[in-house]
Amino acid sequence: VDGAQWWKESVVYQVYPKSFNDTNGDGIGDLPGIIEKVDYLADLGVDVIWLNPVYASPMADNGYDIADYRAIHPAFGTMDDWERLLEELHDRDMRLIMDLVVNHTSDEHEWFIRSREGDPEYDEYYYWQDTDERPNNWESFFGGSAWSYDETRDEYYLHLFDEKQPDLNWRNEAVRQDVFEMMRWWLEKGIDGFRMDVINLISKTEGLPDDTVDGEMTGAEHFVSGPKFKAYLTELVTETVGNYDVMTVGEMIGVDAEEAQEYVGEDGLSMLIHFEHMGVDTGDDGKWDVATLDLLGLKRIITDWQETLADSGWNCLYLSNHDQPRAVSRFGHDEEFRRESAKMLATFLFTLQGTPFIYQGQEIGMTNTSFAESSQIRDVEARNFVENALDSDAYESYEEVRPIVESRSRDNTRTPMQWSDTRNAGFSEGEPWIGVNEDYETVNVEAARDDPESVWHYYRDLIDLREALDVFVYGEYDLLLPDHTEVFAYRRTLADDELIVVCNFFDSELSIDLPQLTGDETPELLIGNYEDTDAPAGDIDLRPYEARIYKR
Ligand code: ISL
Ligand code: CA
Repeated sequence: VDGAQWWKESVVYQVYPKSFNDTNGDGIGDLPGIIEKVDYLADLGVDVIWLNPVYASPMADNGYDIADYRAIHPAFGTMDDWERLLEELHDRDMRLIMDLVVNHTSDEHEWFIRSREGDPEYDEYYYWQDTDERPNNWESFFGGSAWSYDETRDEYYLHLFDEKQPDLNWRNEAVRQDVFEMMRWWLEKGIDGFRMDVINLISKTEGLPDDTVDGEMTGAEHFVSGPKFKAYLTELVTETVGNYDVMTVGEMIGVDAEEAQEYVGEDGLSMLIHFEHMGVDTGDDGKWDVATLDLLGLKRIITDWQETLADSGWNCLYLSNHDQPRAVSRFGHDEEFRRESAKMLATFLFTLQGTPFIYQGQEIGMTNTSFAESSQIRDVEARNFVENALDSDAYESYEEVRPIVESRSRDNTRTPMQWSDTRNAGFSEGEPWIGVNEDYETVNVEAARDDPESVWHYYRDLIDLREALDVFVYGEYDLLLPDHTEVFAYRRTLADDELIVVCNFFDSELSIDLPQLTGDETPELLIGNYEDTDAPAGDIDLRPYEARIYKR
């Protein structure tokens, strides 16, 4: 196929190390724990592992606050463990991509320590302002002002995330060179790529002016895809990843498909993580404003990305990650139809054009968790939200905020991986750093592997199909039934091969009329998420969350 690339044909599996597998009983997942599960990942059939940050860090934001880019956090293990993980993966023809967090460092990084102490060499490594009050009105993604006052330097510094995550000053050539050198250091170790954290926030408008635009996060116009972002990205690619055969995934906030074309494709990144479809179940006030799923909105967004990147560029496909709720709880039904809806979502994920990303536990249909007490919340973003909500007049007690936290907190996907029905779901012999989801006795890897009808086996089957048939990877996408409010249907075509995919996103029974499924040749049913799926006829009846893939 024209434009073929290994990373287009790959399936990515995201490992959140802190919650994957703990081997020394300290309650924190570790690198030896991942090594122990490499065969598990190989059995599942995934090709690439994306590892969330494992670097030295005070863990104010679970490792997205890096204190040393070239060291492994002791709780995760040693550099030797990391080398061994890479080797074990490569031995099985699997690859490893690392998280690259260079919009900011930890305030405990040497660069920041020196910068705050006034070391001239590091003076301009961050955004410092010598003012009496916060220099502008920009807000932090985690709530509150994006500026904090530092007593040592007696100045304000910018942090778009937590106050322990000061933003690096990319205008400073020395910062860029240091970052590129660090990237080359990892590339030379033989990694297979990077996932680049909030990469389109690295350029800020000169002079750091106040934001005057209404109806968006305050400051966004001055730091989301800022004036020099494209130039920095091009420089980064030329100086580092452009010289290696690697996969590059840029996480980009506020980017639509049209803008994405500027950043992906030849001379750019392989693909990018966008957020547009993460807004199909929220109201105007953003992530904590919980709304019901707007399927027509989802169709519009997905179709736009599929069509816009069809000829140049490539899609990253995901329904969940460590910042989002569990997919089955969010877009499916995590009680009566947990199994069916988890499989339906898998069908959807694997039949769009792009590289599918599975977040750990998704392959067994893990669900959102409960937070009966606010003390069970671990995530800094959710904690700030609860604190601000209770300070405002809108909510009187935690009990009132609780449903929102349970539906949206990032902790939902950070609960321990459920391996078995034994203590702590087989994750740890000690006390896990975050509570185990109550459903682990039924939802766990061991049970799923023993049951041929499980979500796990369905993922396996989809991975096999995608590997066997090029049309899954490279086929062109066409939306069918565009106005249907409950069923998402489309066609994929490559040369003489054609796939027809139908997914019922709701718990209703309904019938659809798809001319593509009638005609002279009867299409073959490749896979469906109900055991007793009938051969197709002109009208097809769909049960709750039913999904089918036909091939012609
Ligand atoms: O999680 C979010 C939505 O609730 C976002 O605001 C999130 O912070 C954003 O998607 C950026 O995410 C990345 O950078 C953050 C880190 O906390 C996230 O875990 C990471 O994926 C700062 O490094
Ligand atoms: Ca451990």
